[in-house]
Amino acid sequence: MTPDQTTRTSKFLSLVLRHQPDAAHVTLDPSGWVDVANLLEGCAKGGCPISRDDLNHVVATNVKKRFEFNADQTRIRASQGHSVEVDLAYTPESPPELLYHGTATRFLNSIREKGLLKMQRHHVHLSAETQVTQEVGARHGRPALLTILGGQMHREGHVFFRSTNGVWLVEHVPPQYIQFA
Ligand code: HQG
Repeated sequence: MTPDQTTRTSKFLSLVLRHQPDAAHVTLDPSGWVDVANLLEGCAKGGCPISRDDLNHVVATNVKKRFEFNADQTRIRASQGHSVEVDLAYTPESPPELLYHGTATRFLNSIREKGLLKMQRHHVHLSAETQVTQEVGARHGRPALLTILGGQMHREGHVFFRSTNGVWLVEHVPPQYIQFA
């Protein structure tokens, strides 16, 4: 696959497995899984044919590890980032003391007032590293990096989950836990 084909396939899979399963004529089970054979058949019908080898390639090489197979590789799901209703069945975990969130400067006033909201997704997405967060923010405008007091939030009762691909997930980050420096 060329890098362009890989990106195109990854974007289509994100659309189907996170937002719009209809686009490939499939439905997700309650935990977000779909049968691989059905998915490939549906992708072809939906105008984006994907071979099993190409699917394996995309899952294995995706930089953010967006997709995962089950143990026997007969089913696939997105590890996070859904807008459709799914229960990924992650168990609560204790986060690192500091977490990071990349956003755009134009959102800062609203974030100071309301904290971080989950918007269209099921959770606010946080990272344990600063590297990716810069890019994440740049998708929305001039990037701004926020530091989140994850440890303190956790001690004060906020529940955190970590997705299979290492994204930290939480319902809401109230403004008092955000460092804007
Ligand atoms: C902002 C990528 C105004 C928030 C990344 C963000 C991530 C507010 C935007 C994943 C706000 C939502 C998620 C408030 C939050 N007022 N704006 N009170 N609270 N926002 O795309 O975190 O490529 O839904 O800062 O790696 O940017 O999808 O969330 O700028 O993990 O795999 O509202 O997406 O992964 O944007 O990105 P998004 P995000 P994937």
